[in-house]
Amino acid sequence: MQRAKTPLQLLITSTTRPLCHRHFHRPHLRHHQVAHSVGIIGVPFSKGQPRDGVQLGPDVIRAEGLVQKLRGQGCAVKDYGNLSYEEVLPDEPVGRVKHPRAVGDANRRLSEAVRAVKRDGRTAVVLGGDHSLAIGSVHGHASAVGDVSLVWVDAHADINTPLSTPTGNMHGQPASYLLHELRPKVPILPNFSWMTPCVSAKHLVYIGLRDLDPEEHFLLNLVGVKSFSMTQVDALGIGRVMEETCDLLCKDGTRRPIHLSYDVDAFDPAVTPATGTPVMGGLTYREGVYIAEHLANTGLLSAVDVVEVNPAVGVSEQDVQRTAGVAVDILLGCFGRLRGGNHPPNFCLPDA
Ligand SMILES: [Mn+2]
Repeated sequence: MQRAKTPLQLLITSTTRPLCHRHFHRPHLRHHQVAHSVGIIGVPFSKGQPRDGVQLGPDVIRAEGLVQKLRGQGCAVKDYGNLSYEEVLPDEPVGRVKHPRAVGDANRRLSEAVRAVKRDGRTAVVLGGDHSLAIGSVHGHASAVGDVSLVWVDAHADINTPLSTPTGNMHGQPASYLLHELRPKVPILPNFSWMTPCVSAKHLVYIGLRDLDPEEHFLLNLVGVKSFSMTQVDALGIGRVMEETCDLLCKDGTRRPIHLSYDVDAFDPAVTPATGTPVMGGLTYREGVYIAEHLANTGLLSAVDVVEVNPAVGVSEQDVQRTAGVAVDILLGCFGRLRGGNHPPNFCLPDA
Protein backbone atom coordinates (compact mmCIF):
# COMPACT_ATOMS: atom_id res chain seq x y z
CA MET A 1 0.00 0.00 0.00
CA GLN A 2 1.45 3.32 -1.04
CA ARG A 3 0.81 6.26 1.22
CA ALA A 4 0.87 9.96 0.45
CA LYS A 5 4.25 11.60 0.90
CA THR A 6 5.09 13.46 4.08
CA PRO A 7 3.63 16.96 4.26
CA LEU A 8 6.97 18.59 3.45
CA GLN A 9 7.05 16.85 0.10
CA LEU A 10 3.56 17.82 -0.87
CA LEU A 11 2.59 20.37 -3.41
CA ILE A 12 -0.74 22.04 -3.12
CA THR A 13 -3.24 21.00 -5.76
CA SER A 14 -6.28 23.03 -6.52
CA THR A 15 -9.29 21.63 -8.30
CA THR A 16 -11.22 24.88 -8.47
CA ARG A 17 -11.21 27.41 -11.24
CA PRO A 18 -8.95 30.42 -10.76
CA LEU A 19 -10.82 33.11 -8.88
CA CYS A 20 -9.35 36.07 -10.66
CA HIS A 21 -10.52 36.62 -14.17
CA ARG A 22 -9.03 38.23 -17.29
CA HIS A 23 -5.59 39.62 -16.49
CA PHE A 24 -4.79 37.18 -13.71
CA HIS A 25 -5.99 34.02 -15.45
CA ARG A 26 -3.24 31.43 -15.17
CA PRO A 27 -4.62 28.18 -16.60
CA HIS A 28 -1.34 26.31 -16.08
CA LEU A 29 -1.80 26.73 -12.33
CA ARG A 30 -5.27 25.34 -12.29
CA HIS A 31 -4.41 21.95 -10.90
CA HIS A 32 -0.81 22.15 -9.78
CA GLN A 33 0.18 25.29 -7.95
CA VAL A 34 3.86 25.87 -7.38
CA ALA A 35 5.13 25.11 -3.89
CA HIS A 36 5.43 28.30 -1.90
CA SER A 37 8.63 29.38 -0.24
CA VAL A 38 7.79 31.47 2.82
CA GLY A 39 9.98 33.64 5.07
CA ILE A 40 8.47 34.70 8.40
CA ILE A 41 9.61 37.76 10.35
CA GLY A 42 8.04 38.60 13.71
CA VAL A 43 7.95 42.27 14.69
CA PRO A 44 7.29 42.58 18.43
CA PHE A 45 6.74 46.30 18.19
CA SER A 46 4.06 48.45 19.86
CA LYS A 47 5.28 52.05 19.88
CA GLY A 48 3.07 53.05 16.95
CA GLN A 49 0.07 52.99 19.28
CA PRO A 50 -0.65 53.36 23.00
CA ARG A 51 -1.78 49.87 24.12
CA ASP A 52 0.59 47.41 25.70
CA GLY A 53 0.40 43.82 24.43
CA VAL A 54 0.50 44.11 20.63
CA GLN A 55 4.25 43.34 20.80
CA LEU A 56 3.20 39.80 21.83
CA GLY A 57 1.29 39.31 18.55
CA PRO A 58 4.00 37.43 16.61
CA ASP A 59 4.44 34.76 19.25
CA VAL A 60 0.70 34.39 19.84
CA ILE A 61 0.23 33.78 16.10
CA ARG A 62 3.11 31.29 16.02
CA ALA A 63 1.58 29.50 19.05
CA GLU A 64 -1.49 28.71 16.91
CA GLY A 65 0.72 26.49 14.78
CA LEU A 66 1.45 28.81 11.84
CA VAL A 67 4.73 27.22 10.76
CA GLN A 68 3.55 23.61 11.14
CA LYS A 69 0.29 24.30 9.30
CA LEU A 70 2.05 26.04 6.40
CA ARG A 71 4.46 23.11 6.11
CA GLY A 72 1.50 20.75 6.30
CA GLN A 73 0.10 22.30 3.14
CA GLY A 74 3.38 21.99 1.29
CA CYS A 75 5.14 25.30 1.92
CA ALA A 76 8.88 25.50 2.48
CA VAL A 77 9.01 27.74 5.54
CA LYS A 78 11.92 29.58 7.11
CA ASP A 79 11.16 31.41 10.35
CA TYR A 80 13.67 34.25 10.66
CA GLY A 81 12.58 34.85 14.26
CA ASN A 82 11.67 38.18 15.77
CA LEU A 83 13.21 41.45 14.64
CA SER A 84 15.47 42.92 17.28
CA TYR A 85 15.66 46.65 17.78
CA GLU A 86 16.90 48.90 20.53
CA GLU A 87 15.06 51.13 22.93
CA VAL A 88 15.33 54.67 21.57
CA LEU A 89 15.54 57.18 24.43
CA PRO A 90 14.73 59.96 24.71
CA ASP A 91 12.00 59.93 22.09
CA GLU A 92 10.02 63.11 22.61
CA PRO A 93 7.01 63.76 20.36
CA VAL A 94 7.57 65.77 17.20
CA GLY A 95 4.48 67.93 16.93
CA ARG A 96 1.72 65.48 17.76
CA VAL A 97 3.63 62.43 16.53
CA LYS A 98 4.51 59.99 19.33
CA HIS A 99 7.68 57.84 19.41
CA PRO A 100 8.91 58.90 15.95
CA ARG A 101 12.52 57.79 16.57
CA ALA A 102 11.57 54.32 17.82
CA VAL A 103 9.17 53.78 14.91
CA GLY A 104 11.75 55.08 12.41
CA ASP A 105 14.53 52.87 13.74
CA ALA A 106 12.46 49.66 13.96
CA ASN A 107 11.14 50.23 10.44
CA ARG A 108 14.61 50.79 9.01
CA ARG A 109 15.64 47.42 10.43
CA LEU A 110 12.44 45.78 9.19
CA SER A 111 12.94 47.18 5.69
CA GLU A 112 16.38 45.54 5.57
CA ALA A 113 14.99 42.26 6.92
CA VAL A 114 12.16 42.11 4.36
CA ARG A 115 14.57 42.94 1.54
CA ALA A 116 16.79 40.05 2.67
CA VAL A 117 13.82 37.63 2.70
CA LYS A 118 12.85 38.72 -0.82
CA ARG A 119 16.45 38.31 -2.02
CA ASP A 120 16.31 34.77 -0.57
CA GLY A 121 13.48 34.19 -3.07
CA ARG A 122 10.74 33.84 -0.47
CA THR A 123 7.32 35.39 0.01
CA ALA A 124 7.75 37.62 3.07
CA VAL A 125 5.32 37.18 5.96
CA VAL A 126 5.53 39.94 8.57
CA LEU A 127 3.75 39.26 11.86
CA GLY A 128 2.89 42.36 13.91
CA GLY A 129 3.12 44.24 16.05
CA ASP A 130 1.23 47.41 15.28
CA HIS A 131 0.48 48.65 11.77
CA SER A 132 3.22 51.30 11.75
CA LEU A 133 5.48 48.40 10.67
CA ALA A 134 3.94 48.56 7.20
CA ILE A 135 6.29 51.48 6.51
CA GLY A 136 9.36 49.25 6.69
CA SER A 137 7.66 46.15 5.33
CA VAL A 138 6.37 47.76 2.12
CA HIS A 139 9.58 49.79 1.72
CA GLY A 140 11.79 46.70 2.05
CA HIS A 141 9.57 44.76 -0.35
CA ALA A 142 9.63 47.51 -2.98
CA SER A 143 13.37 48.02 -2.62
CA ALA A 144 13.87 44.34 -3.49
CA VAL A 145 11.33 43.88 -6.31
CA GLY A 146 10.52 47.37 -7.67
CA ASP A 147 6.99 48.75 -7.97
CA VAL A 148 4.38 46.85 -5.97
CA SER A 149 0.59 46.81 -5.79
CA LEU A 150 -0.61 47.40 -2.24
CA VAL A 151 -3.85 45.88 -0.91
CA TRP A 152 -4.67 47.35 2.49
CA VAL A 153 -7.34 45.45 4.43
CA ASP A 154 -8.36 47.46 7.48
CA ALA A 155 -11.19 49.19 9.35
CA HIS A 156 -9.07 52.35 9.15
CA ALA A 157 -7.26 54.06 6.28
CA ASP A 158 -4.05 54.68 8.30
CA ILE A 159 -3.31 57.60 5.96
CA ASN A 160 -3.02 60.57 8.33
CA THR A 161 0.11 62.64 7.82
CA PRO A 162 2.31 63.65 10.78
CA LEU A 163 0.57 67.03 10.54
CA SER A 164 -3.04 65.87 10.12
CA THR A 165 -3.07 63.13 12.79
CA PRO A 166 -5.59 63.80 15.57
CA THR A 167 -3.99 61.22 17.93
CA GLY A 168 -0.28 61.27 17.07
CA ASN A 169 -0.25 57.44 16.89
CA MET A 170 1.94 56.31 14.03
CA HIS A 171 -0.09 53.16 13.28
CA GLY A 172 -2.67 55.60 11.88
CA GLN A 173 -0.15 57.12 9.44
CA PRO A 174 1.89 54.52 7.49
CA ALA A 175 0.09 54.96 4.15
CA SER A 176 0.97 58.68 4.05
CA TYR A 177 4.71 57.87 4.30
CA LEU A 178 4.48 55.24 1.57
CA LEU A 179 2.64 57.23 -1.12
CA HIS A 180 4.63 59.24 -3.68
CA GLU A 181 1.70 61.65 -4.00
CA LEU A 182 1.79 62.66 -0.33
CA ARG A 183 5.50 63.42 -0.21
CA PRO A 184 4.93 67.22 -0.11
CA LYS A 185 2.59 66.75 2.87
CA VAL A 186 4.89 64.58 5.01
CA PRO A 187 7.79 66.22 6.88
CA ILE A 188 10.86 64.01 7.44
CA LEU A 189 10.82 62.85 11.06
CA PRO A 190 13.91 61.91 13.09
CA ASN A 191 15.19 58.39 12.12
CA PHE A 192 13.27 58.50 8.83
CA SER A 193 15.98 59.83 6.53
CA TRP A 194 16.45 56.25 5.13
CA MET A 195 12.89 56.20 3.86
CA THR A 196 11.46 57.47 0.59
CA PRO A 197 7.92 56.89 -0.71
CA CYS A 198 7.60 53.80 -2.88
CA VAL A 199 3.90 53.30 -3.78
CA SER A 200 1.71 55.12 -6.33
CA ALA A 201 -1.82 55.99 -5.25
CA LYS A 202 -3.18 54.21 -8.33
CA HIS A 203 -1.55 50.98 -7.13
CA LEU A 204 -3.21 51.07 -3.69
CA VAL A 205 -6.62 49.56 -2.91
CA TYR A 206 -8.34 49.61 0.47
CA ILE A 207 -10.85 46.99 1.60
CA GLY A 208 -12.99 47.02 4.74
CA LEU A 209 -12.87 50.72 5.72
CA ARG A 210 -15.49 51.98 8.16
CA ASP A 211 -13.84 54.43 10.58
CA LEU A 212 -12.11 57.38 8.90
CA ASP A 213 -11.08 60.73 10.31
CA PRO A 214 -12.30 63.69 8.19
CA GLU A 215 -8.62 64.41 7.46
CA GLU A 216 -8.21 60.89 6.09
CA HIS A 217 -11.34 61.08 3.97
CA PHE A 218 -9.98 64.29 2.48
CA LEU A 219 -6.58 62.68 1.85
CA LEU A 220 -8.12 59.64 0.13
CA ASN A 221 -9.97 61.92 -2.24
CA LEU A 222 -6.97 64.19 -2.72
CA VAL A 223 -4.74 61.40 -4.03
CA GLY A 224 -7.54 59.38 -5.63
CA VAL A 225 -7.03 56.06 -3.87
CA LYS A 226 -9.60 53.37 -4.64
CA SER A 227 -11.35 52.13 -1.55
CA PHE A 228 -13.94 49.44 -1.01
CA SER A 229 -15.43 50.47 2.31
CA MET A 230 -17.82 48.15 4.13
CA THR A 231 -20.59 49.98 2.27
CA GLN A 232 -19.14 48.72 -1.04
CA VAL A 233 -18.55 45.25 0.40
CA ASP A 234 -22.24 45.20 1.36
CA ALA A 235 -23.40 46.55 -1.99
CA LEU A 236 -21.19 44.49 -4.32
CA GLY A 237 -20.34 41.37 -2.36
CA ILE A 238 -16.78 40.32 -1.65
CA GLY A 239 -16.49 38.37 -4.93
CA ARG A 240 -17.05 41.44 -7.07
CA VAL A 241 -14.88 43.59 -4.78
CA MET A 242 -11.92 41.27 -5.33
CA GLU A 243 -12.54 41.04 -9.08
CA GLU A 244 -12.56 44.84 -9.32
CA THR A 245 -9.50 45.08 -7.05
CA CYS A 246 -7.48 42.82 -9.33
CA ASP A 247 -8.74 44.58 -12.48
CA LEU A 248 -7.74 47.97 -11.05
CA LEU A 249 -4.29 46.82 -10.00
CA CYS A 250 -3.42 45.53 -13.45
CA LYS A 251 -5.25 48.10 -15.58
CA ASP A 252 -1.94 49.17 -17.13
CA GLY A 253 -1.14 45.57 -18.09
CA THR A 254 1.78 45.24 -15.67
CA ARG A 255 1.86 42.26 -13.34
CA ARG A 256 3.36 43.95 -10.31
CA PRO A 257 4.04 41.87 -7.20
CA ILE A 258 1.27 42.31 -4.63
CA HIS A 259 1.87 43.41 -1.04
CA LEU A 260 -1.08 42.51 1.20
CA SER A 261 -1.16 44.50 4.44
CA TYR A 262 -3.83 42.88 6.61
CA ASP A 263 -4.97 44.52 9.85
CA VAL A 264 -7.06 42.04 11.84
CA ASP A 265 -9.35 44.91 12.89
CA ALA A 266 -10.78 44.72 9.36
CA PHE A 267 -12.79 41.78 10.67
CA ASP A 268 -15.84 42.25 12.80
CA PRO A 269 -14.88 42.33 16.50
CA ALA A 270 -16.92 39.15 16.98
CA VAL A 271 -14.38 37.40 14.71
CA THR A 272 -11.14 39.03 15.95
CA PRO A 273 -11.83 40.44 19.44
CA ALA A 274 -8.17 40.63 20.53
CA THR A 275 -7.20 43.84 18.75
CA GLY A 276 -6.55 47.40 19.89
CA THR A 277 -9.01 49.46 17.85
CA PRO A 278 -12.06 47.28 17.11
CA VAL A 279 -14.91 48.76 15.06
CA MET A 280 -18.38 47.21 14.74
CA GLY A 281 -19.65 46.01 11.38
CA GLY A 282 -16.50 44.48 9.91
CA LEU A 283 -15.70 41.65 7.53
CA THR A 284 -17.09 38.22 8.26
CA TYR A 285 -14.66 35.32 8.59
CA ARG A 286 -15.76 34.14 5.15
CA GLU A 287 -15.18 37.52 3.47
CA GLY A 288 -11.80 37.91 5.15
CA VAL A 289 -10.56 34.48 4.09
CA TYR A 290 -11.93 34.98 0.57
CA ILE A 291 -9.66 38.01 0.17
CA ALA A 292 -6.64 35.81 0.93
CA GLU A 293 -7.81 32.96 -1.36
CA HIS A 294 -8.44 35.35 -4.22
CA LEU A 295 -5.09 37.11 -3.97
CA ALA A 296 -3.28 33.76 -3.62
CA ASN A 297 -4.81 32.68 -6.88
CA THR A 298 -3.29 35.61 -8.76
CA GLY A 299 0.15 34.06 -8.26
CA LEU A 300 1.44 37.58 -7.57
CA LEU A 301 1.35 37.67 -3.78
CA SER A 302 4.89 38.56 -2.76
CA ALA A 303 4.63 39.88 0.82
CA VAL A 304 1.95 39.77 3.52
CA ASP A 305 1.68 41.68 6.82
CA VAL A 306 -0.72 40.45 9.49
CA VAL A 307 -0.88 43.05 12.24
CA GLU A 308 -2.60 44.32 15.38
CA VAL A 309 -3.25 41.01 17.16
CA ASN A 310 -3.15 42.13 20.81
CA PRO A 311 -3.61 39.44 23.48
CA ALA A 312 -3.72 42.03 26.30
CA VAL A 313 -6.80 44.09 25.48
CA GLY A 314 -8.94 42.59 28.19
CA VAL A 315 -10.51 39.67 26.39
CA SER A 316 -10.57 35.99 27.36
CA GLU A 317 -7.88 33.47 26.50
CA GLN A 318 -10.38 31.91 24.12
CA ASP A 319 -10.83 35.26 22.35
CA VAL A 320 -7.06 35.60 21.99
CA GLN A 321 -6.79 32.12 20.49
CA ARG A 322 -9.67 32.78 18.13
CA THR A 323 -8.08 36.02 16.92
CA ALA A 324 -4.67 34.42 16.41
CA GLY A 325 -6.36 31.46 14.70
CA VAL A 326 -8.01 33.83 12.21
CA ALA A 327 -4.58 35.41 11.55
CA VAL A 328 -3.24 31.92 10.79
CA ASP A 329 -6.20 31.11 8.53
CA ILE A 330 -5.59 34.29 6.52
CA LEU A 331 -2.02 33.17 5.93
CA LEU A 332 -3.01 29.59 5.03
CA GLY A 333 -5.39 31.11 2.46
CA CYS A 334 -2.56 33.30 1.13
CA PHE A 335 -0.52 30.16 0.45
CA GLY A 336 -2.99 28.04 -1.41
CA ARG A 337 -5.42 26.54 1.07
CA LEU A 338 -8.93 26.47 -0.38
CA ARG A 339 -12.10 25.84 1.55
CA GLY A 340 -13.19 23.53 -1.23
CA GLY A 341 -10.27 21.28 -0.34
CA ASN A 342 -6.79 20.54 -1.63
CA HIS A 343 -4.77 17.40 -2.32
CA PRO A 344 -1.16 16.89 -3.33
CA PRO A 345 -0.51 16.17 -7.04
CA ASN A 346 1.27 12.90 -6.18
CA PHE A 347 -1.56 11.70 -3.96
CA CYS A 348 -2.30 7.96 -4.20
CA LEU A 349 -5.33 6.10 -2.95
CA PRO A 350 -4.55 2.84 -1.17
CA ASP A 351 -5.42 -0.17 -3.37
CA ALA A 352 -7.96 -2.66 -2.06
MN1 LIG B 1 -4.30 49.43 10.41
